[in-house]
Amino acid sequence: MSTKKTDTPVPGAPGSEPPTLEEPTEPREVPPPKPDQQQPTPLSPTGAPSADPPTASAQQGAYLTTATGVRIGDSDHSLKAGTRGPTVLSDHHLREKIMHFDHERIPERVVHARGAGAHGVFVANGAASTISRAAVFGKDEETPVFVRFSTVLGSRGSADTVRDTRGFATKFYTSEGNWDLVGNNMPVFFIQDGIKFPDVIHAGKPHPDREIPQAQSAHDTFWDFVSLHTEAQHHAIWNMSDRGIPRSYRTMEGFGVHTFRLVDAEGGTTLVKFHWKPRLGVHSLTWEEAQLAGGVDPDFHRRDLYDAIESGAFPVWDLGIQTFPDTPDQMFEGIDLLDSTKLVPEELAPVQLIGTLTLNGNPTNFFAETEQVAFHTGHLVPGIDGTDDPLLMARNFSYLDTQLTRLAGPNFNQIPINRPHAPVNDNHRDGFHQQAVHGGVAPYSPSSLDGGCPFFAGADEGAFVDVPVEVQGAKVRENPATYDDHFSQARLFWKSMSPVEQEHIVNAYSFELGKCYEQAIKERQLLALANIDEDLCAKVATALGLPAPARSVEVEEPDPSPALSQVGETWPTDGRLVGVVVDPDGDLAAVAGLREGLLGAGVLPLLIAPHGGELGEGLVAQRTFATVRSIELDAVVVAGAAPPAPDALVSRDGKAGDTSTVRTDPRVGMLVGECFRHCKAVLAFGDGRSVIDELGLGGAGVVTGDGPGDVQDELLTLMGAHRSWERFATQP
Ligand code: HDE
Repeated sequence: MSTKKTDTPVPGAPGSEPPTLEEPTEPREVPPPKPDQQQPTPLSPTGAPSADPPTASAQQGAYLTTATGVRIGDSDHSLKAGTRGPTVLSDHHLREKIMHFDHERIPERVVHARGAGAHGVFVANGAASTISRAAVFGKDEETPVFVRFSTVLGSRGSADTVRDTRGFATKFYTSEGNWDLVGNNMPVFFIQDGIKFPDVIHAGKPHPDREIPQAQSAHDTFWDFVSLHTEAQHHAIWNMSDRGIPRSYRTMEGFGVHTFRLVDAEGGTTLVKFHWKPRLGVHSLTWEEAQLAGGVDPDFHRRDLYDAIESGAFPVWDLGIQTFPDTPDQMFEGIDLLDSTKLVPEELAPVQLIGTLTLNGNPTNFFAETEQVAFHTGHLVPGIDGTDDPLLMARNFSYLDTQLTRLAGPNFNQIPINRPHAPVNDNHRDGFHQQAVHGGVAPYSPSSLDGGCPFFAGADEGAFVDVPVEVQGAKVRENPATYDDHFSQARLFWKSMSPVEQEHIVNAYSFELGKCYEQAIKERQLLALANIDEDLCAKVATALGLPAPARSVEVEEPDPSPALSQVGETWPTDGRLVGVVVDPDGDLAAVAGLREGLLGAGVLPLLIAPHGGELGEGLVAQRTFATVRSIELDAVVVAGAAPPAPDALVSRDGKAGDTSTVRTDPRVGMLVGECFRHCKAVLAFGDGRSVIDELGLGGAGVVTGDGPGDVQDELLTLMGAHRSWERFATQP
């Protein structure tokens, strides 16, 4: 008899306790949180440590109550004059319940509305402490953080895997106050001056008349703007590259984009750019996967993040800095450090690691934490300062301003997820949703009442000291001449890509421009592509059925930056997902052995069978042929050749297709075929080999063996390289 495995580490359990079949009726306290969940550190609205235990439940007691704590006996029937009504106005519970429900939604973020967050910790290695006095960079200093990843263009309910830039915003709750590093997964931005932000976002958002397309740039208004405003071309080519469709938030780099200024204890300054380097490497979806995921699992990235944390595969990034002398011109090797459409190649300024971020806790409540978190580029701490990058300056205005509408008033820093872990004595008073009960009578300065408190700190007492940066020149609406170069770094990026990455870029431009309606916009964007690269332009022009124009702007030939390519190395496989196709009547002992081996290697095997539930040998199916889709797997192992299941009928599951000519369930063939097409590792052992033979698969990354021991090591090696791109040829 089979024994059900209770230790199946498959993440996704909705609660900390499995439910009973019957509706529970015995009153009891709220269940404990799930072990993977964390919540904001209990602090008072002004940062005082709280004696409250960090319970996961704001809700208290075993009984349903009103918002004012009065126990309720019935929440299913409104109070009526007789069973047939009418409902009476004195039903306060009805009115309160509906009133609160009516106001559950707040305005979504105007950009970056779709996101997912996690708690974590940042541990500094001390390397930055020589150039910054910030406590967060002190050796072995541990700082709690909350990170929110996001897409830019889509609404709150849009799909995760659209082609877009990703936000990577980190709130460090440092001992000196909150520091927010509000970055993206691409090191450059569309515009050089923040005054253009409404323009680029209006162009990228759905057309105002029909409100389509949602969450994507493949439409006329976006390419209209980008082709006219050519400073956007560098960011646009990043979007068209594989960076625009990340495999996971865990496999994205992060960038502060702007140049920042670090300040040491003596007031000495260094210009820096921040980089987050994912330990798992930088990996992407294929375009077909991204599109499939949009329908099959629109929550693909948030699910991946939560599941990884729940299963103990904590995502880790190293924080690094590129450093530049703080010269009056704020240039480095001819690159203007205040121009956010430019990056500094790592080959010119290596990234020095200064600490490590580990995400180890899922939020307890999405709204309270991920939705209400309020980042701000102006949230800086002593030792970390901004620069005069005109994009950053506009952001410093915008983030404070936007929270007023989104979070309905000026007290958003008192919301639990935003509370600093440092004492707050700010003389701000009142306002909507004031949480603090301020004492005293003198919230002004200077004062002698209240003992003159609060006092001004000097640098020795940890005050934020503004760097006395020289400013000069006439007040003008003009850019410096260095901002005129719009193509050399787009070309640098293109030249730094491997052949397969270049093919993906060609395909992305061809798709996006192919979705535009207006010929003039396509032609205008081809003019820009001609200035990036002749070959790129020619291939896209062929796809569009248009002539390729000639270059109109000469650019200096850049040295490629190999660090910009994301292929060619091997990386850890922690938390990667392997689909194991099982025949319940096949060799289950071998499947159990493989499963144990993969779990031991930190990889998550998902057993895929003709039906759900127990399979025998203590194995439980996590997916069925009907529920699985290749996009959620990093590799597939065919461990058996199950005959067509009872639901392998087109009338039950359109994916089944024709079952008359195959011995194995045709959905297995589709699953394996997709994995093969997407260059994932495809392995088979035992009877499973017949599936590979039937499909006629072979070549790079296709491995077969007698038993699991013959494929497991190869599986890990292949997944470490992410994909077997060499399986298919690229165009010469
Ligand atoms: Fe943002 N951006 N942004 N942005 N941004 C917002 O602030 C804005 C820019 C970024 O997870 C908004 O709280 C302007 C660059 C992230 O909550 C808003 C400009 C970079 C997030 C805003 C920029 C970013 C935002 C919307 C041009 C990368 C999500 C809601 C000057 C370095 C943060 C909010 C989160 C969010 C304005 C340009 C990153 C409207 C005006 C460059 C990751 O204030």
